[in-house]
Amino acid sequence: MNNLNAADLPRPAPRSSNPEIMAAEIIERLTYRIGKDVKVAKPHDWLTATILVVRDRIIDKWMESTRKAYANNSKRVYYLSLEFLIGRLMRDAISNIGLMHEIRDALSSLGVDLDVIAGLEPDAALGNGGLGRLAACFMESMATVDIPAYGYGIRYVHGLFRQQMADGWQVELPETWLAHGNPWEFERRESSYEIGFGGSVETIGGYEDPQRFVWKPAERVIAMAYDTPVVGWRGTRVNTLRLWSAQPIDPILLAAFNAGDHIGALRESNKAESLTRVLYPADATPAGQELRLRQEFFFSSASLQDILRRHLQQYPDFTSLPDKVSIQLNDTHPAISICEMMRLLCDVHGLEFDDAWKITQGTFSYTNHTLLPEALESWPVPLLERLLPRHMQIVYAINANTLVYARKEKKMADQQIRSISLIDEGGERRVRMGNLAFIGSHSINGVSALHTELMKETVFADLHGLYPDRINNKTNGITPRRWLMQCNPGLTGLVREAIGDDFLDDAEKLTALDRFADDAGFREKFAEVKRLNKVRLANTVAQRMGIRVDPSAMFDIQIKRIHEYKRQLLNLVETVALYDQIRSHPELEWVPRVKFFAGKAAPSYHNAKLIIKLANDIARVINNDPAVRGLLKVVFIPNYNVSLAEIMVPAADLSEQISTAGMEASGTGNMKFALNGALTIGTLDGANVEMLEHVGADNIVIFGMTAEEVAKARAEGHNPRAIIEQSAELSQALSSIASGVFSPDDRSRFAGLIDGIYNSDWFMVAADFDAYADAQRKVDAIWSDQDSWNTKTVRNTARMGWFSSDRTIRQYATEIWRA
Ligand code: 7GP
Repeated sequence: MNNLNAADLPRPAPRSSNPEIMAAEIIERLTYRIGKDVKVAKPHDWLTATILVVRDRIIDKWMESTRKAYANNSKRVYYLSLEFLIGRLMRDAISNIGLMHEIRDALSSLGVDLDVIAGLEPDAALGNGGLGRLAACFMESMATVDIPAYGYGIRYVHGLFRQQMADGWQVELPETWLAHGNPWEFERRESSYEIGFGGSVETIGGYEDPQRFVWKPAERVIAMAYDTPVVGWRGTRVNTLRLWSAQPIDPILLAAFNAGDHIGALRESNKAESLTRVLYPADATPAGQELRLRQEFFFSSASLQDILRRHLQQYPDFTSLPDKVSIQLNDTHPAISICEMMRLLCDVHGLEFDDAWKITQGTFSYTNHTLLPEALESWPVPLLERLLPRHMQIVYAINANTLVYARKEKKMADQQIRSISLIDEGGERRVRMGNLAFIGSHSINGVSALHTELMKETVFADLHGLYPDRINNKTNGITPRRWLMQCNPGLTGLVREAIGDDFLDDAEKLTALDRFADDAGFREKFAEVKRLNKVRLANTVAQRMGIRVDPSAMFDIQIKRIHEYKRQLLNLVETVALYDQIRSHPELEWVPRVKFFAGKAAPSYHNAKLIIKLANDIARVINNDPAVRGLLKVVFIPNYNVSLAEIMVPAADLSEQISTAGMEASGTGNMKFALNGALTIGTLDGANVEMLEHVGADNIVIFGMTAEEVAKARAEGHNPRAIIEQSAELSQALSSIASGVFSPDDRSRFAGLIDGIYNSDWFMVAADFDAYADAQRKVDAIWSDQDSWNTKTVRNTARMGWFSSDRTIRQYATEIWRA
């Protein structure tokens, strides 16, 4: 390697932060990179030119970061995730390199408005929800706290579907984030790997005592890398997000083409490319299909080949792998990596099984994101055997070692053996990916204190008994750059005025704001910032939906994936009850509220889609009823995504975090709202429990059953019918929904949904209803004393700094990665 460093060479254009020079650079990119004249440039061209200028400013740091990691023999962290919900990147990058004012000025000298072109950047939706967004926050935090890290994932051509409403029903449309190209990424043709599927395994060195196994795949595709730089706060470090795209080995079968079979000639090529075409839209439910397993193996194999190649470039062999490499599995989607690592080490690099196993376990760690039993991935044995025959052999070998150890050393009984086995034998035999991830890793972490304890008691109880040192907690966090500084510049400015800039580098310094909660003048300014954010949301809703909402009403917001356990239905039933109450008691002083909902449902999730329709049906009736005009409105905003969240989060007065206790692993939306000065109404679930500890019981409204109570009610059986009969409000709300008050065009539309509450109430909607309604009236009472409300909201912002993903990442780094 030579020592030439581009940064040391003379450059044609100085990387100045002078707006005039940057304006010239933008024009230079427009002219020479995009080939457009200033006179005919479209807003998209300006966007691309600006991104290219920003990207160039990041590249020197990027190379420096890579060189530094190499020179210092630093440990590298690899975050393997099938989802990275990164959203828009330009504002993030500009703000992190500290050039917001300069670029704004440069553009405006060219007659271009930064906000307008920023709004054109596609929202990269390469994820479904919490798990994918967490990966994006982690990428930014790893760069910020200076950890050499790579994110590995898939470059889906179509990210999460676009949600449209047709008569209140969700309709899914394809999303095309790459339509205008992607100026952030670098195509790396040289970083390509072959990925195999199917075929057979040959043994070399005798059938009885084989020395080596060789997998002969029947199909092959190429994985090609696309790199996106991820810049940390103040440009400290730039890491790489490497996304794999599938390419055919032969772009066209010319022989077939020449023989007239034009479609057949492209069949292979289409098949290869379809591998990375779409993101499965399932959230907290397994996608289940063969194509999904192919995606999982494809990106796992490409990533591991890349990791091992990079290691061998720097070190003589793999004994140092656990000291120099940490691979974090983001849920079980990349769990097949464990078998692929074993295959590469043993079959390709010639290591002994036991040595390879030590290295593998020392290198991998696994994060679990859900306890929902239906969400735990498993694959039918025959499918794995057909698609990945060598990996299936390795599964059996790992399983044999583990079960023998459990039986002989730990004296485990049949029932425990059944539960720790990699093979689920209840019914069709399936490989349990959670058990594989657990057994192949030295660390298994949950994402909130409660969730981690429940992991030990439920899904992984027996594996925890076998390996009691492995489970640990890493409570989730959010990046304060995107979720405070960028999405809420008004609040950021106000906080800087009050306590200075320290919190920008260390979110926990926000505690200095606490004393301002008692300062009436400050509270007023804080409330004024909130009001302006609400006006912005009101304008968005007016523009997009033609609905007018009053920014002086309480903005009550529930935004997240639609799922029964998240209980949008509880919120809707309470909305109907409130509607009834307001109409029955018009003489009372009701707090004006706007209830906002947004979120996508998995296309195959029937009840979730019905809940969206219910929200829209209820909205139509309530919003057209003069009896509640000015007091209650319901708005379901279509196509929830990161960019919409960036508008809604700063505008919330009340944050709805009302999942059935024990079911939301952590939640991260809860953190975003509280940081931006919303009050939370929530259950003792996920990270809400720790938020309560941090903000204090006076500053959060907690209600409902505990996880323990839910488990007990489910085990012993509870009687929802009796509960419903005892609550007049609840009975009335349920029967009006069930009887078609909100669906006159199809009176039985919601009968089944409501029957579920009467008959089993698995999600404790009836069981928690009264507590929830009481909590809502408590919220009204606090709101009616605006001084008290604002004191609490300031305290929320002041006390939420601990939930920065910088803190989370530091904990991963010291306790798991030792990086
Ligand atoms: C989510 C959890 O539902 C949420 O509570 C948590 O905050 C988030 O992960 C980040 O840890 N899980 C998923 O998004 C998901 O798809 C299935 O889980 C694997």
